[in-house]
Amino acid sequence: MRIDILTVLPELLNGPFSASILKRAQDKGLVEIHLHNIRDYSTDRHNNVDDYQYGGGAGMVMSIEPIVTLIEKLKTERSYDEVIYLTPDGEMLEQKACNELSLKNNLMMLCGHYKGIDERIREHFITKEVSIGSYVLSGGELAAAVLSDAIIRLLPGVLNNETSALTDSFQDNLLSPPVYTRPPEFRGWKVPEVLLSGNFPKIEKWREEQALERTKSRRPDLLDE
Ligand code: 6GU
Repeated sequence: MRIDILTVLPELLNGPFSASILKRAQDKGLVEIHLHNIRDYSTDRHNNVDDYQYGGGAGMVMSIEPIVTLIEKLKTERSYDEVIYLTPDGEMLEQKACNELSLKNNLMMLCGHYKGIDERIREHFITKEVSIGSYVLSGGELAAAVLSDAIIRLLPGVLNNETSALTDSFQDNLLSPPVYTRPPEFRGWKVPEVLLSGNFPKIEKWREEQALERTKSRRPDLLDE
């Protein structure tokens, strides 16, 4: 898989991709991440990438020209399965969309800033709009990092058996059961007896019950789906 991220703040994205699982996935050649600075495509003499909005009002809008120049340049180099715009008014991100996107080859992600991007970019180039929750971030960069992480961990070979994505919360519309590790007792707080029993069918049953209980109390909406 290849992910191209279009941003005015590439430095904000270096961190999340240079450690742990996302770094290992790149080192193993399972994903290529390419960060592009939209400012490099500005033709303005001050290298501006935003402008006042027509009709007046507070807040700048990201200009159409540098973004379209960059998108079109990338599209001449390869075809993209999706051109995703990260925006608070996009479709709320859920596991199902991450699963689907993990099957693609080439993804483009455009990070919004200020009041957003010129609407004509959305009309003519964007194929999918994604929000990561009902709150406002300063820009789409952190959302692009979240979306990329959720996708990349699903690529075959990224996770090992111990961290398999198949047992993640949400993959079966259930939250994960509680987990424990050594010691069996800390300050008198004990690990549930069943987990120390060695009786694996019984442990499995306990985990299923706990997962269901947790989902009922915290995310009953998942059980309706
Ligand atoms: Cl994708 N972008 C911004 N700026 N804020 C958000 C978001 C995205 N998702 C939730 N809040």
